[in-house]
This record gives sequence, C-alpha cells and structure tokens, in this order.
Amino acid sequence: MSDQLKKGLSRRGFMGATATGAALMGSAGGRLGLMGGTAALAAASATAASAATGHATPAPGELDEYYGFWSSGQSGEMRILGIPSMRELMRVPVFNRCSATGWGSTNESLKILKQDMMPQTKEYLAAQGKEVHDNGDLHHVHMSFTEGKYDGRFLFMNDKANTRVARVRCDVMKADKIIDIPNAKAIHGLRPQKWPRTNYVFANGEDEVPMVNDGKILDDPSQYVNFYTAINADEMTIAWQVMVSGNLDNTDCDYDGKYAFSTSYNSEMGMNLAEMMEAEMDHVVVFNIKEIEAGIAAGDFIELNGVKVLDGRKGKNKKYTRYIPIPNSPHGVNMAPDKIHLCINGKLSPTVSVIDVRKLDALFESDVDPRSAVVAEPELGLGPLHTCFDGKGNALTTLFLDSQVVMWNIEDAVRAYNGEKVDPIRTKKDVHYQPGHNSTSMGETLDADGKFYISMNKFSKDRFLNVGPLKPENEQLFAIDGTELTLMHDGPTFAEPHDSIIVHRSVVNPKSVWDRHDPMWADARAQAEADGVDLDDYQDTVIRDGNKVRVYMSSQAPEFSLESFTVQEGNEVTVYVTNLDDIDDLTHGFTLNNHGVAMEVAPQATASVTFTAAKPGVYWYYCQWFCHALHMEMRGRMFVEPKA
Ligand code: K7E
Ligand code: CUA
Repeated sequence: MSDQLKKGLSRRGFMGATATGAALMGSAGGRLGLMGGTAALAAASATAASAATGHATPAPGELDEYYGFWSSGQSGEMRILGIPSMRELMRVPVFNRCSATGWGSTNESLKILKQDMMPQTKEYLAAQGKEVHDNGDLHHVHMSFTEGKYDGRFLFMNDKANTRVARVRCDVMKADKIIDIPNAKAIHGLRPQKWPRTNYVFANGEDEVPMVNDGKILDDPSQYVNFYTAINADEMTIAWQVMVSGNLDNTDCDYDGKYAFSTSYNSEMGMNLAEMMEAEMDHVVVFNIKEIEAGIAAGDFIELNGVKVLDGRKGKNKKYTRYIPIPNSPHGVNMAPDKIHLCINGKLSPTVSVIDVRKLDALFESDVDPRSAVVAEPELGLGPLHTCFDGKGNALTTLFLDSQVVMWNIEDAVRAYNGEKVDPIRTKKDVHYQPGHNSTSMGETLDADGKFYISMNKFSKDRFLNVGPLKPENEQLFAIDGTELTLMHDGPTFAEPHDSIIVHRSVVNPKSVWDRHDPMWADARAQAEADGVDLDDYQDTVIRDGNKVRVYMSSQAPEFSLESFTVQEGNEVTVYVTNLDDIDDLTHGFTLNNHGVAMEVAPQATASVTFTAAKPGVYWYYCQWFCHALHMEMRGRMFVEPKA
C-alpha cells in the first residue's frame, strides 16, 4: 500500500490523490445528503443514546464534567470549552490581539509580549513599524504534569508563525510568559515533560535554515539544520537545543523522563513537494535526555545566540540521538498511558508504527538496528495523522483521507506483527470530514479514562448553511463505551483549532476574583507607589511629569472615580484603572473613543494603557463590559487642551 501511495506521489500524482480524496468526500457527502433525515433523527435521539452510555449532555445551567483546552491555529488564541456540552466558555488571547480584553494594547500584556523578545525580533518588527507581532499560529496546547498526571498549574502552547512558546497560568487563565525560540524556525510540535514533572517543555522547529542565518548562505540546503528545543518550564528560558538532521514535525515524550521523540516528514531535507516525499522511509528522532544533560554539563556544546546547542545530527553523536526509520512522512507522535507504547502516525503511509520504549536503552548502548524498537505496524487506513488512547489498551487514530476514526487494540497489533492471526482493528466510524487531531478525556495522562473522544475535522463542506467561500471546521464529540462510539455533538468552529486536551474539572481551579497584588500589574503598583497613589483605595489622581501624564482612577459599578481629566495636546498619557468591585463576574472596561484604546478590568484587577493625546478636543471614555443597569452611564470625558 505504501508503495502504491508512493508511486502516485509525483506532484501531479499527489494532486490526483487529493482529487480522488475529494471525489470520495463528494460521494460521502452525497450519501450523507440522502441520509440527512436519518442523521437528524439520530441527533434527536442522541440524548437518549448517550443516556444509554451514561453520558448525557448537561442540561442548561448544569456544569460540565471536563474542561477542554483548545488551540485555535491561525486565530492565535487559546479556547476553553466545557465537555461534553462543547459549549465555548472563554477565548484567551495569547499570540493574537483582542479588542475585548485589550491584549496587545494594555501595558500589562505588552510587557508579556515584549519582555522575552530576541533583539533580532525587535529589529524585524521595527522595520515593519511595529513593536509586537499581531498574529500567531497556535497549534498545540498541553498542561503541565506531575508524575504523569495533569497538575493544573500551567498550559503551554506554540506559535508556528513567529517561532514562540507561551505559558498560560491556570489560576487566572491569562498568559504570563511568551518567549522567542532562538535558532529554530516555526515551532510546531510541543509537549511538556511528563515525568517526574514538567521541568522541560519540548518544542520542535519545523523549518530548516542555515545554522547562522545571516544571508551568507541562501539556496544551499546541504548547510541547513534544524533545532529541537528544551525549555525550562518554571523559568521559561531555553535550557538547551539539539541540532538534528531532517525537519521536525510533532513531538512527545515517555512516562519515565528518559526519552523525548520527534517525527520528521522531511528527512530528505527536500525543498519542494516531490523532494520532500521522495524517501520511502523518514524517521523519528529519539532524544536521550540524561545523555544530553551530561553532554551540556561536560561542555560538549557550541553557543549560538546565547543557547547551548549540542550536535545530534545523524551519525554525529549517537549518545544524544538515534534515528528510527518510519514509513513515509510520519506526522503525529503519541505516547500511550500504558507507559510502554509510542505510536507514530504514518500520514502518507497507511500505518501506525508502534515503538516499545523499553527497547530504547539497547539502541543507545550498542549498535543494534534502530528498527528493533518497532513492535507493531498495523495498517489502519489512509492518512493516519494523530492517535489518542482510552486507557484500556485501545488507540484511536484519525484517518484524514478516509474521513474516519479507527479504534484498534495495541496488544493485538503487537501480536499481529509477531505473525499471529489477529485483527487489531475494533471499529471504524465515519467523521465529517478529514480529521486532523483527536483527543480523549485525560487521554495523554496516566488518568486516561476513555469516556469521551473528540474528532477535529478540517473540512465541513456541505454540512452547514453556506457562509461563503470560507467554511468553518467541524468538531464531533463521541461518548466511548467499550468499542462503541456514540455521536453527542457535531458543530462548526472558527479557524482553526488543531489540537485539544480534555481535562477533568477536579484538576482545574481558577480564581473568580483577582488577587489585588497579582504580579501581572507589578509595574503599575510600583509606579503608583512612586506617585504616592494607593491602588488599594479609591483613586482620582492626575500626575503631570513633563510631557507624561499618569491618570489613576478606580471603577465601582456604575462609575469611574474620575468623570473627567485634562491633558495637553501631544501628552503621552497613561490611564490606570483599578476595579474596586470584588463581586464575581463584575468586570468593567475602559474604552477611549478614537484612540484605539480598549481594555478589560476584571474584579480587583488593575489595567493600564498608554497613548498619545494627539488632537485637541473632547473625547469620551466608557465602560465596555456590561456591568450594571447604568452601564451606559458609566462614562467620562478627556479634555485635550490645544498647545499654548
Ligand atoms: Cu496535525 Cu499542527 Cu498538530 Cu494540525 S498538526 S492537524
Ligand atoms: Cu462598568 Cu460597564
């Protein structure tokens, strides 16, 4: 099958394969069109069906059992859903800018966006007349671990577009760190270390470039390299990097704290489609964490842009890395909660390659064939992209080209690989259409409970009212009962969640009201103190400091403490708003007309924004979060006096 696939994979052949896929999708669509009535009936009885499996959708006002943490792809934010209702609960801006919260324009968010920026990034941005990136491409969200289980402290996520990694605090669900990754390009795969705890966050650079990328080497791919990065998760600094051969796609790590893994779909280092798909076998890179740490301690590294970089390229130093051949262009890599089996999804190969991590020590100790660690390679269907687990020995793999999920048994796949006559496949189910990532409840932890399964489908095609050429994605939630998958939710989503995790609500305990002394606005507190202003109390103070004006006000529904303030044309004005209300859900905002200024000020929070009062006149500011029956009246004026 993989031969057959490969044969057709000249550029034209690949397009042909896609077209065939499209044709297949078309017929599936037609079939579903015919089945529309049946589908509607099925949906109507979904509650009953799911009640039968013990998984009813929560009624209005009832709380969900799980949090879902969703990436949003090119929207750049993180989303929080309730599972199983699939209600979208919150959007947390991270790499994007947000008009509702002021992320990307408040001083507090700008500090987070800027403070760990590399000098090169500042230069790129300055050349575009910018100080911060406006966009991001957030593919993977994962929670911090302690001993193989979620610990509810942090969520980590990547930005492929601008080569960044961010951390979100789970106590307030706001980003507190965003760092640039030096040397690497296009951070794609990302995973926190599972054992003994998340000391590292592992991050993959997808795009290969010259080691010193200063324009002296351009179209000479033989000199391109790629970097695997370990981030110190507590400090959000770069711990080390490993230079690798081939590009890097997705990453995961074991439950023993010994090894991390990265798939490479372009081991060829090809620069175009045909070249990238040329080799029959690509590889997964195995990183030996202890040996890498020992190598760093022993000084076996070069320093590149302030980062300690080891050479783990193929054939260079077998202590640090081994390259295990995997059929054509593997994509997702997923560690099973049995602590033993690592599943590598073939993408262009219809197989999932299963590695027994207990066999990896031998690879590093002697020159055994790296393929000796492969203990199963079941043929599952076309286009396997990602795998998740039910915690009961079964794996669920998305089949992109087949528009299906396949549930299969890992032990049976191992037995079949050893020549026994056993079919590992338990069930296949159509999804709509072209699934990428999937996830199961608690499925990437030792608490995998096998209750719910999410299929994140890249195409919705004919499934919803036409909204123009750009269509939404489609997400489907299934209840799992043994090997039965029962559809519980089927609905559109905006661009373009790639990945999700489903976390039991007992793990996540966010605050309802901010701590007044939260580090988020430490700078504002320090400035207020220097200005003799007490942020813990009612404020209505205007400080004039040369061309700078600092305006301190508090908010208490339905009023700002200042009904007006006066500045001079050309002043650089900073407005600090502290919300003295301490009731759940009593968020105020501050929006200043025609200045591009808007921000959220949640209960007990302080937020600030700096702008130039460029034109004389009267400008109204108002509260932009509906807070009170007199919310519309919660407004005031800024007077800008003409220059004398
Ligand atoms: Cu498969 Cu970026 Cu996780 Cu998307 S990646 S699907
Ligand atoms: Cu305060 Cu609306």
